[in-house]
Amino acid sequence: MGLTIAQKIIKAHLVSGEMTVGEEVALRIDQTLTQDATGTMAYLEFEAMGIPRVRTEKSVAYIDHNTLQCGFENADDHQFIGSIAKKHGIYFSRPGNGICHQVHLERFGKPGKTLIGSDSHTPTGGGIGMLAFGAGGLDVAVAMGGGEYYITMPKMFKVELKGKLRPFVTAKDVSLEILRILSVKGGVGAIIEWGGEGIKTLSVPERATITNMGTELGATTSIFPSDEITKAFLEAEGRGEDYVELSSDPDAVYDRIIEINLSELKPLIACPHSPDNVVEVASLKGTKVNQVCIGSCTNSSLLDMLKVAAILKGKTVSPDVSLSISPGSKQVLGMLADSGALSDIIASGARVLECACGPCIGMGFSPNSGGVSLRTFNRNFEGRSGTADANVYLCSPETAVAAALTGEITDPMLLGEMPEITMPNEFKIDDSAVIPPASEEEAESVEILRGPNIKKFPDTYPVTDSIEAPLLLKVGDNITTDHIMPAGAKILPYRSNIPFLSQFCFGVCDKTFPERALKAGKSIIIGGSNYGQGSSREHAALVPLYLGVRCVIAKSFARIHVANLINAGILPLTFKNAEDYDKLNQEDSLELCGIYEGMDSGEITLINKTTGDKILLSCSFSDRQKEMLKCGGLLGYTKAKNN
Ligand code: MIC
Ligand code: SF4
Repeated sequence: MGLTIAQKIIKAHLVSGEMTVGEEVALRIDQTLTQDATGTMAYLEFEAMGIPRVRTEKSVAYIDHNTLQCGFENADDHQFIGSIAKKHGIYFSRPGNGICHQVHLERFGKPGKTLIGSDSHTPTGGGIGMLAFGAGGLDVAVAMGGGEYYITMPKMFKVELKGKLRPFVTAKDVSLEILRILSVKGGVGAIIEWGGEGIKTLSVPERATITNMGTELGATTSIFPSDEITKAFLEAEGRGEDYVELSSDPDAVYDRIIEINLSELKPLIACPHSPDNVVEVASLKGTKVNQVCIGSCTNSSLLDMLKVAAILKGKTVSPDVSLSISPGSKQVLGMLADSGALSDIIASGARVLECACGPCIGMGFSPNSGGVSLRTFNRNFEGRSGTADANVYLCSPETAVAAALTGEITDPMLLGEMPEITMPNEFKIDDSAVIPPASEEEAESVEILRGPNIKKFPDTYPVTDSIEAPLLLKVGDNITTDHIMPAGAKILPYRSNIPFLSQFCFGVCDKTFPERALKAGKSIIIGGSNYGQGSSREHAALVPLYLGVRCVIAKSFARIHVANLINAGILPLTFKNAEDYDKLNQEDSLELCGIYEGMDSGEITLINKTTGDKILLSCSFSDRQKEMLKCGGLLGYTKAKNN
């Protein structure tokens, strides 16, 4: 039987396990990336492992999230990461060099290689044929030390593209269309491969927009073949030697095939507050807009920016709209400047921000109260923009510019003729903002710079055979990590200070939770389906751990979050019958007994001591995961293994 592209890369990197759907497989990891908001913790964890030098082919530490320095905290963390990188063999991409995924695609990604990153949008690398996964910081730390990365062997989905996009319809609309079809849960447990004759009309940055947003489907990752288009991109980056051809076998078998005809697509937009709440742009015609933000790892490539500049050229932004533009990298910004396109952007009245995540993670540029903000980003979860009652919509750069010019949601197809864009054959290559690590000899004398904001890793607790604890929080479906552990300019600087962060845990759902949890000492959380969707932040597990959460019971979990819970030593269980969710109420007193036996049999009984109900719960842990839970998480497990 033939293999898909992903199966071929998995096979070439398989350390242990059977490539059977649902089985745990261990993969050798060639490259890692971190960003600063998750990186500080990941490097503290790497240090705790006591490995002097990374054992990957390439590891890169990016600074792109916490770039608003309103106090010493972020600058201290940048210094800490810079010094750790220098000492342990990691390349350091300085603040201002760009968003990790954009820069990694430009300068480091290689087709056929495996990459894990402490950021959920690491699958952007699938745009050049990498098998790239978002992961928790601890998993990245282990991979940097040469350890394997474990995934549950996914199903294979294929999206067959036909036809060609019309002017003003873009790769972002393809991402929104697949979200409309599959929803934010539709990709769970699957790798999505893109194929069909239509992919030949998509450049690498367009493919990367699509693999980037595969994360919003809950997919394990997404990937495109590596072909002559990939080759041209790598050559333009002066990295032609990194090219290898990659395609699926003609008789490869897919669990599901979805067809999209590019020629029939229309401009789409995701309405508040979920990326799959997708409608046609034309259906919202006339909705007043207060703010437009262009950028993020989804839509900040040179191609996106040149299109934006060309549409803005000679025009002025509506007086009712504030427009921000954040180019994805120093390379993109430099080329915009050299080509004169930056002048067109500036002349239009846009506010040019630095090459970083910025507004996407609430690092400034929060909308006005109740404001409508159109963003070319990938997430519009409630409160994420920094304004609790803002209404955030997700769209393409073309749709965003149309709104910025007219002051209302406008179908970009009505803008007239799309100006012709010519992409350069060679990109501007300047890696001076990437600091290489010290040599092995020099590394010993490198001093680690640790600011006062860096606090210790929370205490962990081995999972015991029984747990008795109150149900302190009951939440609904699709709870995101932004609900569990919000981000934003005010909170993000404390990612290395778990006690401080804990005050904001579940702030969007119930502000009283942290205080109640600390008081109770031990607690259980009940969630609906797709609990923990969204980001890779392990803080959404470490902070509940600090607050005493010992078990989360949900209808289903998102992939990275459930791994983070296990890594933190928190027991994740699912309802055998989803209706039993209704038999539990906040403040009920709960008991789980015979956990060890249940972890083997796959069934654990929950006793609701308040109502007397007995509820059957399910689990399917690998032997490694069971051991990890009994050791209080991955750090304890790694230490136990090394002794
Ligand atoms: C996000 O887009 O939510 C983030 C911020 O990039 C996160 C990582 C984090 O929380 O630091 C992600 O996507 O993993
Ligand atoms: Fe940064 Fe936003 Fe991309 Fe996350 S989704 S990496 S915050 S640009």
